[in-house]
Amino acid sequence: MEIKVIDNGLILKNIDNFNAMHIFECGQCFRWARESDGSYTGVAFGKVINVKSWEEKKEVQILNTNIQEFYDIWFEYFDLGRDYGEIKRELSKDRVMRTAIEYGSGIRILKQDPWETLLSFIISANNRIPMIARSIGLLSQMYGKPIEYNGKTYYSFPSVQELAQAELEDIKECKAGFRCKYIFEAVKMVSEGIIDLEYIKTLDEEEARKELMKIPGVGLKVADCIMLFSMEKYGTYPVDVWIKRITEHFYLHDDVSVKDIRLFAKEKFGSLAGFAQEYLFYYAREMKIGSKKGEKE
Ligand code: 8HG
Repeated sequence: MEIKVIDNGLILKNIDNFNAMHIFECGQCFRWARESDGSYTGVAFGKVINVKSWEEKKEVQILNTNIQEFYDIWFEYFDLGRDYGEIKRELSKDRVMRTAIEYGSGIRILKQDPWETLLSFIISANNRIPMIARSIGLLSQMYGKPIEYNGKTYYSFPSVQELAQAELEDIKECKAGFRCKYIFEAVKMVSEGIIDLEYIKTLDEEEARKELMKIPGVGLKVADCIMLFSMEKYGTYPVDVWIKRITEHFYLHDDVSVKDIRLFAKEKFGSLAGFAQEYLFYYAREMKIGSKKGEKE
């Protein structure tokens, strides 16, 4: 990778397997908006950046940042130290995966903030992606800090302290319905130190899952998403309706239990299950595979 400093940003050259659309629209994150020029503007770690990629040219442009911040935040956030070519080669030995990977060739699993990911995926339970994004946006607007960029105001995701001041009635204004009481409880557990996310991150997959599931609103699926998207537990295979349908459709040819799907994924993909899951999730949603009413959630 080479880095060229430009006015108000950077251009990364010789970057393999990076496609902004695949990364931001594969379902792992909710705070990135597509601009008319195909770039994406979003908020993470209290910063606003704009990202544009040219997958064939192997270039990525990041605006509103500098070298220091790139190495402090974005290098890790975009998981740039990992060889996705190797992961893709390994998974592509499977015919179905080969197709899914061709479709989402530039997916990378972001290393997101565990606190933001916890609340985001509590909100995601039985919810549709636009509604999830709306609730997270409202929470941020109500409790986060404003950040100006390009004539627009963005809001950082609220810290534990910022949210700890909110009453349940206030949280309900983020329009997350029955999940608001789970958000309220989760904030309480984390702010009182009953749950320590940084500690949970150091545990192995099984232990971490057990701890996370002590939080109201965190079931198996939500715990797996938190571990995969913010705790580097890449052996997890979060099973939501899309993953259930696509795994059944391509591999199991039957309506099987979530438990059996999880066992299948462990056996088939091992420590790469999380990556496999994300290529499949993107592919299934975009191709509407297994969708009952032709819906895209
Ligand atoms: O990346 C995701 N993987 C899985 N397995 N499920 C996800 C992801 N992202 C995401 O929003 N979901 C869930 O799918 C949340 C919600 O239940 C549904 C939205 O399509």
